[in-house]
Amino acid sequence: MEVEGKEIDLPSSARMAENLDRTSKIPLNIAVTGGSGNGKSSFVNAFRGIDDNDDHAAPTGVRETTIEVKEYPHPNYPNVIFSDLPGIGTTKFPASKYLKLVGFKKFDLFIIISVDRFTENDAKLAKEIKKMGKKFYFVRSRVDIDLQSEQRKKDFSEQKTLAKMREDCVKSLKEHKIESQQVFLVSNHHIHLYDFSLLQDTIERDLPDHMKDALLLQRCSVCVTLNILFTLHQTFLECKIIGFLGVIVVAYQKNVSTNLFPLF
Ligand SMILES: Nc1nc2c(ncn2[C@@H]2O[C@H](COP(=O)(O)OP(=O)(O)O)[C@@H](O)[C@H]2O)c(=O)[nH]1
Ligand SMILES: [Mg+2]
Repeated sequence: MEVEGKEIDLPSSARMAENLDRTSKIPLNIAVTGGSGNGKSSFVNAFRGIDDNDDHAAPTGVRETTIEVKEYPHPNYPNVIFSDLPGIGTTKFPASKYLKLVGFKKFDLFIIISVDRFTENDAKLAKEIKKMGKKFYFVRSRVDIDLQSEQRKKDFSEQKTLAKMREDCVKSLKEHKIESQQVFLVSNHHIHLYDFSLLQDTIERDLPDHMKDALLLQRCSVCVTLNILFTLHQTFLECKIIGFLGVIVVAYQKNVSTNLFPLF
């Protein structure tokens, strides 16, 4: 840091704060795309940890509600921006012009959402994104609904049903010449279940280093705070134990019998 033209060495905590301030300005633009009604807006809300009924939520519903690209920053990390894209293949957004119409260049990575199987449009989109040298992730939403309907069958097994869903998705991608692709099974209404956290971890792992640094530093500041709290807690406990032992020793030495230590 420079003060009056001189470079001075900052204490490490101040350096970290400076780093945090700098890295928190690195934007990360995530596009959420796929067919109309597939759960794109619900996914944006789920990833941001926002309820569908919240004032800041992306509107969701059974009818197509997204007719333009709309940006939703993460409430804790405003540099992480989710763009809720209109459904691919609608009259206003035909597949052939989709990427151009939504301004694909500004996005760092893409989430392609389907229900059931992936379509030709999804595959076309993935191929175009690959050509741009950018990352994409196939997500199959509404897993909870399908599991619920399968539950009525005798010999129902959640594991087997999930495996079948995955197999069907991979098969549909192969039919459109997309080989050995990982598919994440999610429920936007139950993000602690299925592959939601695996998807979050995978995205984080795949991020370019400069963006990963931003996320790591943000996590790091949480770790530092937790460490301080843990140390304070430990010290507090140690003081209590030492105090407690002290009282025992004194009581023993004085051969005092109290209600608290009836044994002495
Ligand atoms: N049960 C369940 N419903 C979902 C899920 N994802 C979306 N939905 C519902 O499906 C409907 C369409 O979702 P929406 O996010 O608006 O789709 P979009 O048109 O792709 O943005 C809404 O009624 C959502 O509540 C999910 O994972 N599980
Ligand atoms: Mg929508």
